[in-house]
Amino acid sequence: MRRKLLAGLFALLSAGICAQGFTFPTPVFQEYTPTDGMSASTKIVQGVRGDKAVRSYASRIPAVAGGYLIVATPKKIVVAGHDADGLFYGLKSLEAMRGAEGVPCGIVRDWPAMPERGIIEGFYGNPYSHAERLRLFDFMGAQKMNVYVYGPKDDPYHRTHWRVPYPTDEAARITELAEAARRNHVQFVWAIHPGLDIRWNRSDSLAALGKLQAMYDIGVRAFCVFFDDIGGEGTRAEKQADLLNFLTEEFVRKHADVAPLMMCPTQYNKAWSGGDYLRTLGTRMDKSVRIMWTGNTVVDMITREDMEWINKQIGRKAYIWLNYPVTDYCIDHLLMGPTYGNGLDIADMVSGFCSNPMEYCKASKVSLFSIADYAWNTAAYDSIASWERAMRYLVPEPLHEAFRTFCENNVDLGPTGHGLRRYGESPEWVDGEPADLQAYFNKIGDSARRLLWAKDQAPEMVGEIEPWLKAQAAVCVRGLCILDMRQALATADSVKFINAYEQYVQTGEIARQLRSRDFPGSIKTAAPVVATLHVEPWLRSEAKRLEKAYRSRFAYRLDVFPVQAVPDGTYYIKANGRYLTDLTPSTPGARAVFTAERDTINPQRQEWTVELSPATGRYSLVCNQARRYLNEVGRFGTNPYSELWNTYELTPQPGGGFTIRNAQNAGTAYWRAEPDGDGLTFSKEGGTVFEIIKVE
Ligand code: LOG
Repeated sequence: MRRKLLAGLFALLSAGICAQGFTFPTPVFQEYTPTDGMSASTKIVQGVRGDKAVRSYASRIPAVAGGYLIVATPKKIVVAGHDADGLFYGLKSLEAMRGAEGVPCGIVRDWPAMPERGIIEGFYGNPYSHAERLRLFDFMGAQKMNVYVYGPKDDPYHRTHWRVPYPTDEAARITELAEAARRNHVQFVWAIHPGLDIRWNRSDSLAALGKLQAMYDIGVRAFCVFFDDIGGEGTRAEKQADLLNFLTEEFVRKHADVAPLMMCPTQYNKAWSGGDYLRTLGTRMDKSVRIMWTGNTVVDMITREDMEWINKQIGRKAYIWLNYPVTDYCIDHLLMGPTYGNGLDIADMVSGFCSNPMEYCKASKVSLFSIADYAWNTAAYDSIASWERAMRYLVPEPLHEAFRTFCENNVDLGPTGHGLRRYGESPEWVDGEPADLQAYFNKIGDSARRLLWAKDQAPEMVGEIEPWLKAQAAVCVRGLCILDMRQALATADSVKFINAYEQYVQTGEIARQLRSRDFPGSIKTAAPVVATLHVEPWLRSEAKRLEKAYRSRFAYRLDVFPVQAVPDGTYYIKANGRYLTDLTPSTPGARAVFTAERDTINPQRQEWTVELSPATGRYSLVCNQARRYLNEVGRFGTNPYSELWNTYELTPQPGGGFTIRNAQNAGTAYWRAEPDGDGLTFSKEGGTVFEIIKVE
């Protein structure tokens, strides 16, 4: 009987979860043979292949970089690494296996499926703080990730001022980062992004070399060169290859301790490839240089077929830059759902696999945890099991359930120019019985409030997701209002209906004012949305449906309903065939300008959130790039937003389109767009007819 029980326990253990509630760091070890009993032994014998202490175990140590063996018996525990990384990972696994009663007896043989596994801080927006990076490296060590690529788009010394060395204080922080990464067996790769203005001459080759040397001098030992998101001269394949070859010859080969270079090409995904760019890189560039790749599109999951295609083009194994869970192009969303869609059969076809995360470092760890699982044991990866373990690891009991509810309701990213969608959001929501809906809304409300109240128990996580938790609490209140409106309609109670309707509207208003990252100097500000796949559209359509039903039966307080020429939503604003755009999102007070082309890299620069303000009955126009409102002189406002100043009349015109007019405190001038002017002008007389086109 006892044996049977133990066997059951070990079956559970090999699935990754133990009855005592501890969690293995990897879902499934490559090989795991449990034996009876627990080892409470404090005698830990450890070493790497060749060490005397572990000599008798040598034949059983997996002969793979990063591989290790654990033999746990009641008397002693042996941890033997193939190399120093392997020993480190073995000890990490042991730590994670240890419960209150010790370590389950058995033999673990484990090794990574992919040689390089990690994170690329490569997003637009607020870079991670120093403290966040230090914590990230500890997390990476525990999850057996071994590469961190430093490439935040908005670090000037990485991109716009790539020739300039870091000031002393920032250099000291990089030194500290490189050391902290090393302690966690993480390769700290510093990336340079010279493509915006590089000239293909000796002086700029030396400038790049000099910058790498300066980074070497402060402790960096691995480097990457980015050519993504550029145009013009910088995009030439043969010149890029020549620069990488020059740096390989003159820098990498002249230092014994520098890793082979990595590079991100300009054509870094299939949709953006053409001509002989990739083949030129493949043939001309030194074979030691690893080439990054995001897949068939900018934001894509990777399959074996995709790998076959790209590897053939570049004559080597591509290094995956996965643009997930990055949200710099859909900043109002958090991506907290399962990480699924990458092939389980591609481990032998990649030279590495890195994830570009959200600018929310802690929240990103839900997905990063799974990416670590995936890259370590690709064939056995189970996205749901890994996701469950990630959530429990990051926010344990007693807050786990509340956090899980939050994650479940923040999965999809909505329609974006990049096309990725994530399914399975809000699984407990069904448009069914009122009691079920009520239970759902109460659950998301209660869990959001529970986390908000317990901020001091999980300050990092709650600190980041707080605005989304508040938005989730607002969805709860609005949902309950909708249920009240339904009931009021059924009992013909117009007073109750109007009260519920007004509370619904006011709660929505308050939620719309929520902001994330609105600190001074913030590069991007988000207006959090949650449960946008099923629940939010349902709320809006129910509110409209109920309003219509109410109007057809009652005359009481019809004034509370808005008259709306443009439904709330995301729009392009066009005049003379050109798009109104936020081209300079980090310049305070910059003008909104008209540009001829659709911006496919930063589509949100041309996407405007147009919303009727119940307070003024006019519309606010907010550009999604940096959540900046447009002020009465056609600039992005630097003063606090005021509805009286900064909402506009949109008046439909007989032939289609709208005039836009400042109103009330901001005067009554019409907006004009001169055919050859790049910004807005104003006139009391009459305005341009703008096209206001829904973003699909
Ligand atoms: C950028 C990246 C950005 C990501 C998602 C690459 C190689 N470059 O479209 O910095 O975070 O997409 O918006 C990119 O992916 N450009």
